[in-house]
Amino acid sequence: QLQLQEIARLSNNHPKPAHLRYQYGTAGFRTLASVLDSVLFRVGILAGLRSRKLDGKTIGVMVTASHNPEEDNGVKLVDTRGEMLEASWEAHASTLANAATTDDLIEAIEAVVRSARIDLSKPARVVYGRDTRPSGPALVAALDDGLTAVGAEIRNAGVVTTPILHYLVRAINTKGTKDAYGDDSEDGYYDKLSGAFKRLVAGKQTPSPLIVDCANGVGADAINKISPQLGESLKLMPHNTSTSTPGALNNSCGADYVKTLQRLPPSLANHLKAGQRGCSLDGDADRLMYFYIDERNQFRMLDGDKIAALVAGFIVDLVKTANLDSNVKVGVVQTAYANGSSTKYLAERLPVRCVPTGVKHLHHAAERFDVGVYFEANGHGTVLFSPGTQEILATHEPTTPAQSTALNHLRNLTQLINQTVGDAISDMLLVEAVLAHRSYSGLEWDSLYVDLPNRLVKVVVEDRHAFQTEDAERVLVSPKGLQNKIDDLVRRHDGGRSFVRPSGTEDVVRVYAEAAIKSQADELAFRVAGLVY
Ligand code: NG1
Ligand code: ZN
Repeated sequence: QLQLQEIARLSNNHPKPAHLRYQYGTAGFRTLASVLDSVLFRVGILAGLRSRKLDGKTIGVMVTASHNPEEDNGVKLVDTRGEMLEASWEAHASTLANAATTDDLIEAIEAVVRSARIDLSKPARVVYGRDTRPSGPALVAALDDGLTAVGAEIRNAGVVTTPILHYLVRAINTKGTKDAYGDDSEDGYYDKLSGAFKRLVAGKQTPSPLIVDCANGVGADAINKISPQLGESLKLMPHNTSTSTPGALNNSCGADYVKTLQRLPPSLANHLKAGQRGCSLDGDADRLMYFYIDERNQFRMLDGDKIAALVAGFIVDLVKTANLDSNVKVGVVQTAYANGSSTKYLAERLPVRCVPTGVKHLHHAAERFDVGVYFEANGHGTVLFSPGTQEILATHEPTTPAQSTALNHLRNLTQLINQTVGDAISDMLLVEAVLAHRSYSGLEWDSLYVDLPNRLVKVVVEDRHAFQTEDAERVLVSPKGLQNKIDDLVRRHDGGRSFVRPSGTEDVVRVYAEAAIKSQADELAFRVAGLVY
């Protein structure tokens, strides 16, 4: 049973700021760290309830604000298989977070227990982790209070990347079953990934060292821990590893900086030589951007779309070589932000689906394929192998040595790839493995297709909710008439494409445009922005 008095007593230590409204969005709760104390306490309570609802299976809580500035923080729940919180519970999260007083909170908790039909006699188990933000310890203390109040059994995973927390949840809940995901420890994660990587690249030529921009975040710890395990198979050269320097996190570095500004982090300027590859993680190491310096000393970016093209192409070839192409269908999932050239390249080779922005949409669409490759252009993505496909890979009997080799590569890929969520460390090893197999440098990978010049701008509007879309956000249905005007502008720009949608994470409307040449893409973006404003 719930100890309502205990909940009330602790809740009084974590009052909700009177005038704020919180919303559990695509990235969980995310805002200034200074106003998150009550939210963390209440998320602790909800995590306990969610675990009870699911028979005492372990639920995860990750405290991070990813690529956002250091003064922000956030929190999201991880469901029992390591995936994002089931959508129907997002509303419960918002309800608890917005209860004005302790009495209202108690009422809201009782309402959730009733409506979700939670059996309170079940145990509650929660594992949590946080990134390196200075606000983390205090917020975790508030979370701990919530978990204690709800009577949960607590496991503190410490400072970890977001994907490691997802890994731990899945590993804990599958322990001792036939679906065991790996040892339920941080070391278990590093062992699993590095082992699979070394098997995949065995016998391949050792690549040149890889520069890794760690965004001065938790990814630095992960890179330092996995490096020795990779040994000679891959040499990593970490940069931007100052996790305790105030203000350094995501500042002029990291995956979001690279993608948004299409520029090399200044701190890497003297380190990346012509021809050399580098990559940037974001603040919680779930996004990855690659880049290299070409022979004319130009910075070239290899984003999530390029990763999808590289990886999907490789998997399709392996499936064919293993003679499994009639039972294993590979597909790709993108959003409207995918570069038009990438969509064209991929669609000529395999099925491609476009879904609305937000990882949950991509993830769910990818689950529909036997092998579903999904990446957002910003570098968040992974590959999912359906249970049926994993069974086929495990039991298929190859009839030639070539089939056997391809099959083993596919099996190792299922181990290397973090299938719970996009994972910069896992994706980085995946890219490196494919580059080694293809004998590609950055230049050859980049040449798979040529990006269309593009421009993303944000527009502050009075009411972003006035902007409503359909067809995976590619068409505006409201305000009325606006889409026709956009279409007119698009027609007047060679190779033009543009769409407008309200952001799910910021109070802005985003305008995306691409065209055959850079000046046209810029012009189109600003003209469409002019219509929106
Ligand atoms: P919004 O703010 O809804 O555009 C942004 C990213 C998404 C996704 C979410 C969650 C762009 C254009 N949008 O969403 O891809 O990563 O944040 O973090 O990159
Ligand atoms: Zn992130």
